[in-house]
Amino acid sequence: MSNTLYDALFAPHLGSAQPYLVKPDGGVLTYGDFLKMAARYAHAVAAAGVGPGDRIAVQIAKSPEALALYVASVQAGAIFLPLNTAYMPAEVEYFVGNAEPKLVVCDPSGREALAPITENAGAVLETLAADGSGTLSARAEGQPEAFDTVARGPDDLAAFLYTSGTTGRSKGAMLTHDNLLSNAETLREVWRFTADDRLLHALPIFHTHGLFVAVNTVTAAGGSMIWLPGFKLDEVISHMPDATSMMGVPTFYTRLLDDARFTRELVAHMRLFTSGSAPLLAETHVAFEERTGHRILERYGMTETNMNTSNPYDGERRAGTVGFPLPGVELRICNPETGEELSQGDIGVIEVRGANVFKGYWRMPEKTREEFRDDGFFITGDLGKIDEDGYVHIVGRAKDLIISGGYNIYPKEVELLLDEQEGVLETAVIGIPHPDFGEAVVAAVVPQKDVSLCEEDILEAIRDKIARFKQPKRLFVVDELPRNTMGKVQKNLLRDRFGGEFAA
Ligand code: MCA
Ligand code: AMP
Repeated sequence: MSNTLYDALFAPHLGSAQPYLVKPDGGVLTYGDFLKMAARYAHAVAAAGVGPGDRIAVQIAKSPEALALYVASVQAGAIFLPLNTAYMPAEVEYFVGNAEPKLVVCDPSGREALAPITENAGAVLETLAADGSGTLSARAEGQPEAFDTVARGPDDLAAFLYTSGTTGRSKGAMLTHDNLLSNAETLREVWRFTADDRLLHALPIFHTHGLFVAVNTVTAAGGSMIWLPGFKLDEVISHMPDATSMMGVPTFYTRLLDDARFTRELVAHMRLFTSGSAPLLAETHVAFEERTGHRILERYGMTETNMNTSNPYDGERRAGTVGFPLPGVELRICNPETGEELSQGDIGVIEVRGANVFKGYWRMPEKTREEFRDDGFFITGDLGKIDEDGYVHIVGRAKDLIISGGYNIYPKEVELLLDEQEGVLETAVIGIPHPDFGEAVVAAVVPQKDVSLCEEDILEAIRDKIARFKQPKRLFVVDELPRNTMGKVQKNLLRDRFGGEFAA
């Protein structure tokens, strides 16, 4: 039976002895063996009651088995919902309540905390650890190595990825088989991935970047990946000689540049370095070229849209820009209020349309309508312009969003939590420059009358409530928040005041 994504990306490699995943210890998993493992997991998820269109929510460490579960989900016709491993149980509770998955898979260490949540939601809970052990792998063990792929068409959903919202509530972006496949094929072509490629994969696989941009693109080309559990500098440097390419967030590149072992010789053989998820400073781009002779290829995307633009493979990779719209992607710059298209060179909101763009937010028709124009363009919330040579520049964000080390943090979510803390009157959460993470989360907090607040106490009080990466790295107690005449908090003034906190 036909299944758009599985048939195009994975089925061609069934039985292949070509390497797919290279483990940190050098062990190689071939395409053929990997796909047998995925088939066993497909049987396991089907046995857990997952059918076409059902959701599988996973909060698990990166491992070959975790990737096999993604492929199993595609093959079983399910909708894959990966969750950041840093999320706390209270955050997972929202996703489970909202997405109503049939199956939730977590690390064995998280089982106790998640059991009441999944029970409440009527979901089956299984475990999968970083070493591949767990109740789900036990279910997969001994299952047949082939699975009757469930039929799914181009418009059927393959994944939900939650993205935070300006109101503080996350929205499930519904991605179809065709959204993912079309983007993978485009990227393979424009970035020239082939079966000879070996990608150094150090990104997490619960986001579009690590899962779809990296995995789907390499798989579409029949290439292999050095499958690292995360970004650890020593490991990345030691595996670099075996790689042909790497995809990273800017923090990867600034960390590499800070290390004397990262030399021109080490990467002389490399074919491609790409960067995205957050702005790559022009100075990082320049320093990287000076050190290595390579120009990082910067591209721009979003969970909702997959990749929209890319600097050229052959032409000039222009620092501080995200390149040109990808083939099949229409991009325009509009007046944020009226939606009217602006002239070349003007700054406005970036809007995109194409096969890459998602189907809307799960069970949020209103929100979906608000973020699309009538003619089908999606309003990204990023502010940009197109220069005279056609390069797209991102100059800011219309949305109140912080991007720290490639992770998105919506200030509203953090503010709502801080506001609940004892003695807190009101708060404002902002992003300020940070040498490692690009931007860091900090908060200005106004105490209630006659209350004296202590930074450490508040940070301690929220420690287990939201993911650590969303928590303020500093908290400043202030008498009042600066407001304009309309009463709106002037975050720019707070950024002016506290912005130098992490200056080198
Ligand atoms: C970890 N910490 C962070 C971050 N990561 N704080 C702020 N921002 C972060 N990104 C905190 C931890 O909570 C911990 O704090 C301390 O730093 C050390 O944690 P550790 O896990 O050791 O950090 P790390 O391994 O050094 O991680 C940093 C990292 C990682 C490698 C940059 O964040 C990362 O892999 N980022 C990539 C994100 C990504 O793939 N984004 C793509 C999504 P404490 O010690 O206080 O507990 S965007 C996307 O997909 C779109 C479509 C696109 O365009 O690509
Ligand atoms: P996410 O919601 O996690 O998919 O993050 C998407 C956001 O990341 C975009 O809307 C941009 O604000 C930002 N982003 C992604 N790539 C780039 C880039 N190359 N330069 C600047 N911002 C980027």
